[in-house]
Amino acid sequence: MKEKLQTLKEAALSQINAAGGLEKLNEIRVAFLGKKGEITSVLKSLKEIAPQERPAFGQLVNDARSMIEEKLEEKKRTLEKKLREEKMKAETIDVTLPARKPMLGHRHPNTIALEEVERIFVGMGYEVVEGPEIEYDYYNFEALNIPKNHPARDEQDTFYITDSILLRTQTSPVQVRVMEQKKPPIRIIAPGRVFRSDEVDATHSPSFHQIEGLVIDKNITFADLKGTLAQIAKELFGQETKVKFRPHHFPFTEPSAEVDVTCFKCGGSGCRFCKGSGWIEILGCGMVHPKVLEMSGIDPKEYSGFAFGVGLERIALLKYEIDDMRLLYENDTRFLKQF
Ligand code: 2NM
Repeated sequence: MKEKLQTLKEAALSQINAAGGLEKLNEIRVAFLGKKGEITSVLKSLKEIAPQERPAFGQLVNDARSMIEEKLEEKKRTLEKKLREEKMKAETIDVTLPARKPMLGHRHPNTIALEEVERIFVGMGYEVVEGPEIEYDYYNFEALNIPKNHPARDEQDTFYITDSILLRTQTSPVQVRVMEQKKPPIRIIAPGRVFRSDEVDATHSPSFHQIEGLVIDKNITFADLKGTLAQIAKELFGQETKVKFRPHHFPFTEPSAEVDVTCFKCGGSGCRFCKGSGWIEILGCGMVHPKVLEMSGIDPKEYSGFAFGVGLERIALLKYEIDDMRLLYENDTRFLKQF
């Protein structure tokens, strides 16, 4: 019996020593100390021993048991430490790796173009003013000499909210509000979002942006308008740029004109960009109609003025040679970050 116990003890110790993992260690514990384990069964066979030797032998078995338990615990700690170290090693952070850069936002081509136009006008003494996108019919049409039956009022072109409230179709109502409130001299530009009931295509959108300008003072003439716009065109498209005024009609200006600039791609000789003409249409303008001045409380006998309107998207598309307006509204960062 004693020899058997000794053999079991040695077997247990050598198995514990050789164990490579916690699972194996548990198997060993069950095999020797479990309910049906080897040591337990030795204890069960105590009755085969002479009664006077039982206490001493029982003590031996218990000692063996404690010793195996102790060794199991010791080995468990060693294995756990080893596992921890391996895990730490696998998880080391390489602090010399470059950091992941956060995605940065980017100014939109519209914003870049707008800020450039604003910079040029502010440099010429203009003030930048804004106004509501939801307007009264009065400011959007009536005060601009657009009568009730004018085609521009067609519900197919204008988003009406009620009979008398609508989404502005131009930023001129902002200028009417300024004319009502301020005595000339007035020198302002009014940039902002406008709305027209158009289908989306490469050159149209139901919501786009306009920049309108207005100058009112004593003795303002068409020559002032021409000089101003010629200067703006040079600053925006290059010093060689020339302008051409073609007669046109707007209800709110008289006379009115459309303005072309020489193609900045070919310099005027004609290319694919200007469709062979050498000219690119850029804005509408004119001398503010006396009726418009009068309705806003400015005496047309004392004052005169010029006004103009230009599409912001049109400028952005031209400046950055973008061939489809829809690209400006999709906010695809791969597109936006090019400008
Ligand atoms: C344009 C063309 C011509 C314009 C007129 C006015 C106002 F309020 F003074 F009457 N603001 N903007 C105007 C004139 C706008 O856009 C193509």
